[in-house]
Amino acid sequence: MTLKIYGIAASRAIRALWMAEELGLPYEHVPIHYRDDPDGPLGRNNPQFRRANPMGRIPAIDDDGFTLWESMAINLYLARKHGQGLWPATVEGEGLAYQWSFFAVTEVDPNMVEWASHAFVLPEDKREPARAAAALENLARPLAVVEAALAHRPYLAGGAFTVADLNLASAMFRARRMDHAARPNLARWLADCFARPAARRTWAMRGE
Ligand SMILES: N[C@@H](CCC(=O)N[C@@H](CS)C(=O)NCC(=O)O)C(=O)O
Repeated sequence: MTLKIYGIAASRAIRALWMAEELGLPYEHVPIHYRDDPDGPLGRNNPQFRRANPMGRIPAIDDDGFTLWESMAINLYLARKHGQGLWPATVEGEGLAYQWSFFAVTEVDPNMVEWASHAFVLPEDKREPARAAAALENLARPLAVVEAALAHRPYLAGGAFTVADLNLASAMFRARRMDHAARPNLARWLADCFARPAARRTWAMRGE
């Protein structure tokens, strides 16, 4: 049985899809929607999907009967299982992969979503510029930390692109629309991550 990845590409499921593309894994994409009719065949009440994620959120995977949810955990698992350079070569590198993955979901993700929603995602009449500004201010510290971390190495866990980069970059894809004049290392790293053929293939799934 192939790996099943649940979740439309225009959601956090893009993170797991990118990982599968990087690893060259055969997979079945089940485009469960998080908003459309929950009781439709691809709605979040789909019984197979609910077995994979009792939380009913996307992404989730079913890897030959083993189910897993939470995007960062899914990617750490897939990188650890299939390796191919995306799993760090040292225990210290593994520690960095955990660090940047937790940082992505705690320090970056909520503010990035808030900023993007109120800067350009929501219809204009629903945007609140003050909320976009506050989120941007909250992002200043974490983004400065990423900038400093990349000052003397090309990628977060050292010389090569790993799951640490994929997980953080996938939570920062909207940061490509920010002004990074004061963050040249971050800008270079973000551009490198998204120039990867697997990233291009994956983002093409959502028309970006
Ligand atoms: N921490 C979770 C968040 C997952 C999440 O919130 N997914 C959204 C779509 S991007 C969702 O399923 N929302 C529907 C809901 O909250 O019921 C992860 O990183 O996997």
